[in-house]
Amino acid sequence: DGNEMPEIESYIQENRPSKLSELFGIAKNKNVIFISMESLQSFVINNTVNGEEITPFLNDLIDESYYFNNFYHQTAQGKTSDSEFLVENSLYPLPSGAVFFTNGQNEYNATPEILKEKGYYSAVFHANNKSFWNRDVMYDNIGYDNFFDQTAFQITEENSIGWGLKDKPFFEQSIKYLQSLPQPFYTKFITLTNHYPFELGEEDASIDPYNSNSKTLNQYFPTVRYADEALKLFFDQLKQAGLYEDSIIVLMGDHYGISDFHDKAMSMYLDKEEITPYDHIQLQRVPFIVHIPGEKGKVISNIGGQIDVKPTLLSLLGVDTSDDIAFGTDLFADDRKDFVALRDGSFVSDQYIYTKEQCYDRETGELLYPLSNSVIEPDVTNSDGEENVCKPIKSAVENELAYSDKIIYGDLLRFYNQSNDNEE
Ligand code: GP9
Ligand code: MN
Repeated sequence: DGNEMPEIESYIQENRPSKLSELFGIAKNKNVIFISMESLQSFVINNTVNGEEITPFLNDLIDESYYFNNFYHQTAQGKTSDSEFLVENSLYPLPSGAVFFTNGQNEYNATPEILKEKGYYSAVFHANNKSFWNRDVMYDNIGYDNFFDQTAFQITEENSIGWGLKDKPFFEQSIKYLQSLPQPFYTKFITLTNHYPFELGEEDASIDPYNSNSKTLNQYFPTVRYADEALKLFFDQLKQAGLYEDSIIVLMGDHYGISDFHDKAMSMYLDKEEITPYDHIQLQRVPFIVHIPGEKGKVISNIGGQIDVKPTLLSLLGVDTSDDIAFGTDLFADDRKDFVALRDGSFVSDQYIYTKEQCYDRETGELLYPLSNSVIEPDVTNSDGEENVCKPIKSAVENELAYSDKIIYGDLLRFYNQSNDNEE
């Protein structure tokens, strides 16, 4: 019956930034080109392998964009679809299963629906079967006007590898569709080539693989480079098509590509003795880049996550979201909520990182309570009798995740959207 909505609503209102960000409305009525970068993690940015730059295009792009270098993915088993769910709704995906499947027909108030009211046309571009992750159902439900799926593309043996159409022909073939869309448009492009097991033909490999005991990590670098080159081509084509100046371009890594199964090779690459639980959390960072024409941008080191994309984007577009049920906050706002909740209950706060029952200093990685095995549960205090500093944040994180789950399991936005419509 939606009895829980008032409580959740007050929680969300209490945690909203008190002021709009300075960039509110800076991209009003501009087109949006959102690019979901398959398996792209932040550790490759401004980094090298065998002495070669891995992402030369992105490294340059960052110099003329807003780049968030402490931005975390918050996905679980739903992988890419979880990242999409976070981005479109600013709700958390589920602790297990894929919300795109289990709750694809719920009532939502997603970005495409909100922007439709502002006159936007919306479309997704992704060269896979439309029903993969139940996308056709979910996209239709959240208001996408068009889904350019596998059938919209010419796919041959020559232009495919691994999961399907390679990223370069994918972007190339998308341009004509993009040009034909009504403007302003809100579009999402989902890349595919940099997907496990990171296969690439010799003709497409510009850099050599890494050399370790992990074939997966070794091959990751050339496929990341390929994706970087595909982006460069896409940007050139957007310029030629006259779409670049009227569009904000947002790039985001969807989730990790290298699992902890490859920790040994990863520690060798990162030149560390081992990958600690702290390092593991830091490896969940994915690039988040916002390019706004005419804005110089800068590197922003504040913490953030995929949950924050919807409020950030809508703020840039000048859309009032004061009634929106969203757990994220505008990344450009000043007094933001000070934690990023990962789906397994681990979190990153301004000062601390909590995972696997351990509390670390975020900046230094120092384990703060090294003597106790379980510092959070049962209640353990340090030798001075002080409460574990991660504990209150842990409760706040659990509370927030539970609110989000309640909304999804109970399909609670049915009641909220209805009562809001009545008020108007
Ligand atoms: C499939 C693509 C990859 O269409 O989005 O999915 P993933 O395995 O990363 O969730
Ligand atoms: Mn993915």
